[in-house]
Amino acid sequence: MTWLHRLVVVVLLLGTAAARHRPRPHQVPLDGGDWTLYSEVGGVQVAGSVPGGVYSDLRAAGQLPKDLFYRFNDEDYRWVAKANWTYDRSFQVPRGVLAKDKQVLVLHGVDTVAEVRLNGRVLGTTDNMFVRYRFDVKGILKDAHNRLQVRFTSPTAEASRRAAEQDKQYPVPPACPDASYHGECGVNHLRKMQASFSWDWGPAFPSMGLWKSVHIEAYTTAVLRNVGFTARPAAAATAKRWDVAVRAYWEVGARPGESPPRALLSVTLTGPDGKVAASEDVAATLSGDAEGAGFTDVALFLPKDKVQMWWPSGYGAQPLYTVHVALRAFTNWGQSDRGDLWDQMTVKSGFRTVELVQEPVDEAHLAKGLTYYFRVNGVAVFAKGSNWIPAHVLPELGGDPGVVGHLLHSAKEANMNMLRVWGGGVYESDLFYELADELGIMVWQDLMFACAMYPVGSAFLRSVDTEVRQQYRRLNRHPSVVVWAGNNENEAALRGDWYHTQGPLFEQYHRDYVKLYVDTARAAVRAEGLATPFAVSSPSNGAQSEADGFLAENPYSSLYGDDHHYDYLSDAWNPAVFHNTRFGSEYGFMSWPKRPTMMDATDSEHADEDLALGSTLAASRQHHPGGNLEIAMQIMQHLPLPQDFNKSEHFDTVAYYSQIYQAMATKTETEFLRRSRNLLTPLGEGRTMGALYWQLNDVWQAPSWAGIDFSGRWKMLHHYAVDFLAPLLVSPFVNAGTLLVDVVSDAPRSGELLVHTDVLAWDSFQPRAQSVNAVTMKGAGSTVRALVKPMWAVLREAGCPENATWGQAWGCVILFRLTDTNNATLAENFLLPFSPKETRMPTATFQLGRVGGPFPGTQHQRWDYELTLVASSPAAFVWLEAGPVLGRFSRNGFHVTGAEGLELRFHSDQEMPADELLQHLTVRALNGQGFSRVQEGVELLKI
Ligand code: BMA
Repeated sequence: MTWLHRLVVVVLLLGTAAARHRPRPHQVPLDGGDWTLYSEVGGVQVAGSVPGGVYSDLRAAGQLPKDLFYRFNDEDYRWVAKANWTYDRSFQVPRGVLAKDKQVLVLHGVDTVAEVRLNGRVLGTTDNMFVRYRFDVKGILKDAHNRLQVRFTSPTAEASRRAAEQDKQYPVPPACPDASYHGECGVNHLRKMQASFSWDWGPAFPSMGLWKSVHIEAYTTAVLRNVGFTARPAAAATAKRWDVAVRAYWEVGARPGESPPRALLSVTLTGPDGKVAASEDVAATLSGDAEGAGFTDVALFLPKDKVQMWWPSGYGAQPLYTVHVALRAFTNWGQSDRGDLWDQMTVKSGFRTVELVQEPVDEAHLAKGLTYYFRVNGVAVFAKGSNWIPAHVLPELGGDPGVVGHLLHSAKEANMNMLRVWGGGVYESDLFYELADELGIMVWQDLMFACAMYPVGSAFLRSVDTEVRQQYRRLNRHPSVVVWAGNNENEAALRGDWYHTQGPLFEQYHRDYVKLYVDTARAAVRAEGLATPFAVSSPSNGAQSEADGFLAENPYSSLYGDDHHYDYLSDAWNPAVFHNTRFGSEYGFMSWPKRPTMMDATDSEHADEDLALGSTLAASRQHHPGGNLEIAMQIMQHLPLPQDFNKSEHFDTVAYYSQIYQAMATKTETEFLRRSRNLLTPLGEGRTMGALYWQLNDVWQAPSWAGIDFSGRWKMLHHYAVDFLAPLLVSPFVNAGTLLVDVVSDAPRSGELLVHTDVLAWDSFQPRAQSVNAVTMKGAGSTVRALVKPMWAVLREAGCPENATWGQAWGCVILFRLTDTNNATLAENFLLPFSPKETRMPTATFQLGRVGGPFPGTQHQRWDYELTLVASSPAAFVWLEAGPVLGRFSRNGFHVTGAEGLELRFHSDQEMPADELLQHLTVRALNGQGFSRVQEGVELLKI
């Protein structure tokens, strides 16, 4: 760089810092409430909004009189989806717009099948809600009295029409979801959120609407569309620098026949410390494709020792860099007079490397399979977390900052470092990925295909190609996005004949599968950039599936790839029932939300009728075939389910027990997976490096696998996840009558640690036996066995019953505490030698003292309240609730095992006097008794 050039960069930087937050000058927004929504049939006409959708607007206008999720409204409001709807508005454009060469209508998200008209002229049609549509409106746009109409076709009608059309060649199943879904048919024929026609955890609200922004773009030469960012350490081992490619995606307005414009692209990279880390100017000729779109790469180089690396949560910090791109007219290269600023964008990104490592677990025996794990910045990372479903069944509400923020912060607070954005939802909002970057939560990004075969007509494939490229360009700069995956369970479905695809058409379906996910989706990702791993399906055998023509003999193989594992019949508190896998990307158990959340689905008039496992509402909320029976059967394995559990007086008990079962089962399976990270059996099983349970969140108040319910309340599972996903885990388990205790460390930890084992009977806080075992940790990723002892010996030494006590002697619980050599607690755990239903426990009485607050929040919620809980004797699965107040306790579902008061916090966004909170607090415990809504056997005293 010449000194002059350097000066130019400084001047430019000063300018861009000030300009960063200015609105993009070429956009005329058409968002807001100035729209009208009407249906051709029935004459309904209401105010419409953008971003928005028909259900939201009809509800806001009172046409849908009660909440969408009130009782049976999912079915009662289905008429909405059967009609065609039009969004209509008039607008004027500011002076100057019509003088621009390029005038484009941009619709960032159209859900889904629609015709777009401006001033009576059909601009075109849409049929993919994941695609941004642009229509040239030059010559149609006027300065005043413009009328924009977007006419939506009923998605259910269109899905049926397309399915029938496809059937003329061959069917592309499933024709319809299971009857228990109360859903709609044929969603696989539409590029629409697949769960909007119902799922086994969600209602059908087949939405329509402009779910993202709409605007006119008017410019003369060119605009920026996206900014990509790829950073790699320079290939040569000796090179001490990072190579960065900032990819500026632009669109040009030049008319055919005109020579492409010359531009100056100026890129500035600002470090987390606010100082400029690198900058570069590049002159480019913007010759785009047929649509006028193209990109320019701007290369930057950073010295290695200056780069601050982005790490997954638990492995290091998440420093983010600011990337600013300015697009200007090219005038005099190297001169101080810069051309006109056409456009500029500012985004954030980070430095990290990621590999999906698939190497032989045993070089000498290749048949033992391949590893399947993520290596980030050269470090093997155990992926811990859950699966993300949309935050709302209506796509326009799924990006709500409060909800997305609560869920992602909750994930982080439960020690998660990865979320899988599951393929039946949507590509999430920018905010979702920005937060994931900030919090260090890695994202496994499915493409939006789930549990179905899909058509492969040329128009469909073209649309998928556009969808994948647009989404990749929008999202791939996020350091959190570590893998793209083609689909959810479609390899397993095809191989497992879920949709009756065996028979003469099997090869056709197989060819279609490869055409869609490999030749189209993966090819699109690869054409865009190679930096991020791509998995064709989940579950799959990874490289081995590929070698098997992308259709493994057994996509659930324990020796390859990832695994989805569901088993509702076995005793999931016993780790012996679980399968080994390289990477558990789905497993889980259902539970019911508690009453405060379920009350949002009913009202006090109907609560008794509705809140019962045997009610019509419970049947209509339970979409998983046989799900309520499975929940009851699982509870029965370990907990004293009342005989007439279907009745309303037992709803609270069933919900509470179901959450205990779910928390314990998921804890047992996750700890099993974590203990297996260094396991390698003679068959080659083990080397597990992922535990993502199904599912993080919910879309309505219903029984599901979620750990956080639709109101945002943490179920017992999410509280348990804090411990079972913690970087250091002390994990006891019983195998064939032997107690084994492992210490698992994700975090770098070397040296001596102590495992303290206390055996307690439920009648006294005084331990009956205590022992300490030392272990030596060997750095990050180590698993060390701390104890191996016959269970009978452990129990006999403590004078505990060696068999189920069934109401005879008091049963025992074994407590484990991991400390450093200074007795600082690092992790805790427990083991129940027998099922609680077989264990005699005295009834504990609780006292609650010193409710204080509100104080400034110590978690992501704004306020904290302090409280002390004291129990008269040990208490199992103690559950605190704050009634209608939204928030969560610092711990919940725990056992009280000490006489000293337990200091707890309640984290909430609601501010109120502590006394008012106290009015709402309830506590219950298992304690060998069934409990009713009035909490038999538990006293809540104010002291
Ligand atoms: C898997 C998921 C989801 C489903 C879940 C629970 O099949 O991919 O499709 O909701 O299990 O059944």
